[in-house]
Amino acid sequence: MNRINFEDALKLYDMDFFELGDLADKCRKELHGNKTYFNINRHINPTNVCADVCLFCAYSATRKNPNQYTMSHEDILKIVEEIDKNGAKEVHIVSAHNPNVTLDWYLGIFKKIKTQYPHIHVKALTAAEVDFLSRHHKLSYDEVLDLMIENGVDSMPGGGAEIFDEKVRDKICKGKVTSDQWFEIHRKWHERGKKSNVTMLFGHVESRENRIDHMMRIRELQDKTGGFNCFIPLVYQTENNYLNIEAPITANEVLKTMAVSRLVLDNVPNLKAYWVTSTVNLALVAQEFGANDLDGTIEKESINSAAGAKSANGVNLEDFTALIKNSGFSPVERDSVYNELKVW
Ligand code: V47
Repeated sequence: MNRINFEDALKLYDMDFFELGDLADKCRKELHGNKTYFNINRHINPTNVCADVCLFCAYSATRKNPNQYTMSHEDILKIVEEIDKNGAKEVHIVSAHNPNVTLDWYLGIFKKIKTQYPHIHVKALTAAEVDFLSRHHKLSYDEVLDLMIENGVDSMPGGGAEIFDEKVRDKICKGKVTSDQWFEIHRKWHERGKKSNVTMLFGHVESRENRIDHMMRIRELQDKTGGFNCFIPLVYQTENNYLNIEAPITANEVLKTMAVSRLVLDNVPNLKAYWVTSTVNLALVAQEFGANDLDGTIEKESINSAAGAKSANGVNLEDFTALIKNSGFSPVERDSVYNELKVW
């Protein structure tokens, strides 16, 4: 298929809903057949004290949420000990931008996990956190990225991308990592032979044009580095934050956006329907609109659940795999960089 340009990508939204779904499904089947990937993972969010001011965020403790916390390394290691027993293969560690703790507090988390559990994949620090650590501790991006690798970070999650259009960014998260900086950090990470993901927060003040522009910018870097494993459209959650969006995006628009992204991002292998923000039910339907990955069991999650997502306690592995099977797909457990581990 020819590469889709901006105008044609926008027109995809006006296609018949099911015809668009079929196009994306054909593309998904060519890449992954009937397989739906997931992993057994645990999200850990070690601190919610934040120096930044994203209006969409309900997790940060500095504004609407009065309950500040910063976990000790011992508490984090207790969690990892527990999940290791339960078969988890990845910890996904994302925090707020805490100016009151040292760089060693951040890096020590990874170092201690990697030393005691070398078989567990550490996916940690969004580009927004890398930018914060670089500014706060007066280090270059290269220095922060090298320290991450030295201390045991294996891959980077895709958070902090939000919407790359600068005007929208100014409205929703002025003052944090810019789009250019976000891409610079991921480019440098890929140049070190490492993989990362990329997200898009949608369903708030952005337009369809902004979403396509977001995808085009990702496609451009991916052509150069090939370092993105997965694209993750995150459905904006409306509660407890300062954006004041009254009407959540419709399921129809979510599925269309999934399908459009599958077709536009022809060089990104995986499309994740992140059940945390879409609901499990819609994530299952998204399997027919281009999505081939449902993230993981998660066990506990604090960022999206603070804004209303029903994800605080993860999903049960048996229920999860049964749902994937009952919706007509083959649940395949993967590791963090998409090697297949087990067909369930
Ligand atoms: O960057 C914050 C988003 C992200 C809200 O890489 C919100 O595999 C919805 O990036 N409504 C963090 N979303 C989560 C994230 C992620 C999740 C799962 C997998 C991966 C991966 C990455 O959560 C933030 C921000 O974009 N977020 N507030 C909200 N109200």
